[in-house]
Amino acid sequence: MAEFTLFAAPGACSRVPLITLHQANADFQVKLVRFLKGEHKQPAYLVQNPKGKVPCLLTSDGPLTENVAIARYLAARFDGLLPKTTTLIDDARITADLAFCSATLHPLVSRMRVPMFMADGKEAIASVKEKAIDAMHPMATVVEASLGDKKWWYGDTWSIMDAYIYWVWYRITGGGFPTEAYPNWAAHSARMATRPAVQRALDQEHEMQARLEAEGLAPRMG
Ligand SMILES: N[C@@H](CCC(=O)N[C@@H](CS)C(=O)NCC(=O)O)C(=O)O
Repeated sequence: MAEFTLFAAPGACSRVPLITLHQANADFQVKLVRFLKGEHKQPAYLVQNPKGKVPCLLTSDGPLTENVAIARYLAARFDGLLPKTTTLIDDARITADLAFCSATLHPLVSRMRVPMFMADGKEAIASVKEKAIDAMHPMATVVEASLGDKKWWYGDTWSIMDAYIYWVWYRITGGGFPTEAYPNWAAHSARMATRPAVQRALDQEHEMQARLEAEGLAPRMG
């Protein structure tokens, strides 16, 4: 029995802990959640995560949800996933960075990629998407400026923040977000793609995607 079980779906934000678990060389297994079958809203899954979303990480202490919490938990359990801090303010700033991804960027990603869940009718749906793209530009400028010419979010040392912004970039570029103004973020994403942990995570997602396709349950990844 693996130490951890990650409930995940290909292309979803569960990619963040998936990359993290590979990076940590953790002992874990992945359980595919079939969105198109509504598995995430069924009692067997809601017992683990009543919010009916991925990711959910099963630990020896029970299930843990929310990317920010999973990131902080894994970083406390394994070395090399987030910077070590010695002051309260530095620690809080790491939470702020992770929360920026989950509470500011991710909701805009959702409005860009699945606006049909936020509005009814063609025009309203198009408007939700358009406004999300407009709102994403200043936030992407924050990411771009923060990366600057650094290799990773925190400088020379990789962290979970890099996995998080990598997933956001994948989702927004897959949704047609204009990328010309964000060369640092684009270069960061290209660097991420060369990392073995990222490649292992993507291979695993492609396997999950192939299973969904074989079952006729595959939304397009991207
Ligand atoms: N705040 C949560 C958001 C999780 C979330 O929205 N997950 C999406 C996938 S990216 C999901 O499961 N969507 C399915 C649904 O809401 O029905 C986190 O950061 O973990």
